[in-house]
Amino acid sequence: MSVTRGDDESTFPRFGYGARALCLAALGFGPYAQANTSNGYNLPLGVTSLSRDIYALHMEVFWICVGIAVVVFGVMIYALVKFRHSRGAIPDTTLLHSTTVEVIWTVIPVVILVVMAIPAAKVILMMEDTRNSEFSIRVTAYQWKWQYQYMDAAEGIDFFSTLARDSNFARQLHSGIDPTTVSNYLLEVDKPMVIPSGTKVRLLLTSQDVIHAWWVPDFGAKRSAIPGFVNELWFRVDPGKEGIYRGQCAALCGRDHGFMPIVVDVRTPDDFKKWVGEQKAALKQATARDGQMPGAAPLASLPRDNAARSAQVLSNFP
Ligand SMILES: [Cu+2]
Repeated sequence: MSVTRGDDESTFPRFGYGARALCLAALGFGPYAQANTSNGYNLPLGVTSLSRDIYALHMEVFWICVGIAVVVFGVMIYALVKFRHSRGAIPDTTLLHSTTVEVIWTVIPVVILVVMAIPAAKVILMMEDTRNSEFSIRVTAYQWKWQYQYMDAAEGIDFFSTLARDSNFARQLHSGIDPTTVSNYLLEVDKPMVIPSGTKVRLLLTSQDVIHAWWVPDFGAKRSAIPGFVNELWFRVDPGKEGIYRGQCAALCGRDHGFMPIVVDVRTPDDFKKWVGEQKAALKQATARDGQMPGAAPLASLPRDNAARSAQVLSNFP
């Protein structure tokens, strides 16, 4: 299983685009399945310990279900064939109640449920454990974009991430642009979230309007962004798995719900540090430049809240 870097690398080399799209659409995956570690038929194995644990749990439960299906359908089909009417089978009308059978068909499912619940509880507890995170990003969802405000060592970096322009043009009704010609159609943004690999990253999720959900399948990460609440989410991308990972808003959040993708650019800690340095230098430059412009306030002095920020900027104009 390889990490696709989000370009047009295909995980289905033997099929044409049409057959592949049909296949994936039938399975409910859409164009999305090409841009992650999924083969289009199953959950992606992902690039974090969490995503692998989720995958293992999913497969464990899947095989238990297969086992149950084999046993139940096996007994059923055997009985249907062996005791069929044409072979002179006579129904046993005396067997009306059996305590033994009732106890068996209660105890066996309970045991199966407990066997499934123990590893499930372990994974859920791990998903919730945001302790000892190495740095945090505040994620605010809007109709229909994401705001990433870095904290800790990258404090001050603050930007919006919106659908890339070529996807946005192609998606318009009667745009005349064939979406298959747009690379990473609807899965590309203007400015991706950048994070370091091998680092426990915590996201603090909230929303400014309706309920959204931040979801990157390769990280095993999905959580709702709810107005008035702050939800936590964490992941640590394995070192050596640097690259571009894609996701989408996973809550039906309004008209343009399908047009707020998520792109995460995972870099080595050194490259990440370099990126933070560049961003901070650009911020400093912008602050100095804006400070000289008549009537404009330096960026850093503006309120962090978006509405208040817009109000203050607009108040500088007659
Ligand atoms: Cu949304």
